Amino acid sequence: MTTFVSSTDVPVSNADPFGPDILDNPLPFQSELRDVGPVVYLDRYDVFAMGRYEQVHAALTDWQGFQSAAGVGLTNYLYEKPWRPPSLLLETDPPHHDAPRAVLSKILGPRALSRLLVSWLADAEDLVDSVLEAGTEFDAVTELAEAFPLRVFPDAVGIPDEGRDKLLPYGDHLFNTFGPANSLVEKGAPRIAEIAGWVDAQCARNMLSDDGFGAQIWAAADRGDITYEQAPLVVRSLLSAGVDTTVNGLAALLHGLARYPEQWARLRAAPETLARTAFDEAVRWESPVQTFFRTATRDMRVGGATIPQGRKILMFLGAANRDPRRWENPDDFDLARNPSGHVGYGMGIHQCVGQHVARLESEALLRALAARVESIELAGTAKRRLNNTLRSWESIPVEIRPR
Ligand code: OVM
Repeated sequence: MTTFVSSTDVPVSNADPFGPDILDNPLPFQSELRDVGPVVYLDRYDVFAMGRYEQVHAALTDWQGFQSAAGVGLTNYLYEKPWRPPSLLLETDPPHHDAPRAVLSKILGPRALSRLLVSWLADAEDLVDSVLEAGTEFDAVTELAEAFPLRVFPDAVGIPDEGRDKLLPYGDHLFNTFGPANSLVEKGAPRIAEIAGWVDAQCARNMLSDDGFGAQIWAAADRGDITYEQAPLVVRSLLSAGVDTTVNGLAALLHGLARYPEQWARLRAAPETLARTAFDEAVRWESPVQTFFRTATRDMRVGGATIPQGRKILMFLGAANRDPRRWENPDDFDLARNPSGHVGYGMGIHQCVGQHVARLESEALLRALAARVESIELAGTAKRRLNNTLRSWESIPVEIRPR
């Protein structure tokens, strides 16, 4: 990273954080980004960036100063047209954000979800049993990290079976569109009209089962908690944010456990208590959502630098989650640490509303695995899938020894 101090007192970098090299291994760049200063200017994209925990955390909790309503991708909705109608959760701020957020928080809250644990545990046991029956070597991404969320989450939302294979490609493209219009976005472009059309169609009331999250969102419109116009877009948020994120969180977790056998042993010894922390440590360690942008609502002073009004700032959640100023041995995947305070789910009013769903999925899968699997080890080279926003795995070959 070549840097110099410009007239605005902000170090400049011409690195491309969305280029294949940094996407493939973002850690060296993120380390430099943190060390260069609390705010860095990325001249390729004409945006600012933050990589240190302190400033990322502070900016995320200051929605008045760092808005989401101009979009959380590179596209600035103040000047450019969004590729799809903006999310009522992700791409809004108070007061518009409040009602959809309150409705979803309740539907996805820990109390509401408790009814799902028993059936999700049974699903996880069934899935793990059939994977193990088929053999002791398999791809942990397709067979577990993708298979389990796809088995339980679309049913919990209440969408029909037909077309569910579009959920992962939709998420992959959506998360690419938060970055620049590079080859990753081009790759998804040919199919996106068809795929997004299908996703939008699933959000209609008559497509949804009568007891799922989707139906509960429409019931909130009946009560007047949100409008009927808002309901389908809130359902769309579940289908947008609820699959790829969890899949990559689980993939990170399984990769961590396979790569560090002592952590698997630790989990095996106390699955009831560690299954929940394990997922959060994986989210801290890998940060499945690596980055989101915010937009300065006025000239913002950060660490001696000024970010002018209306400008985009790239928040490196992944860099903050490995900032040695905040974490001891940040690069270690360590189930003994307390990962709380990580910004992998964001922080503040936009913090992941689905995190209890993701944790529950992880808890069910880990408990089923811990009860059936003695050891899990890497059995080949794990392959990354590059994405402008997600830290993603294409495949993680593993070999397990059953109990
Ligand atoms: C949404 C949405 C989409 C992608 C990610 C996300 C991580 C939310 O449509 O609301 O949060």
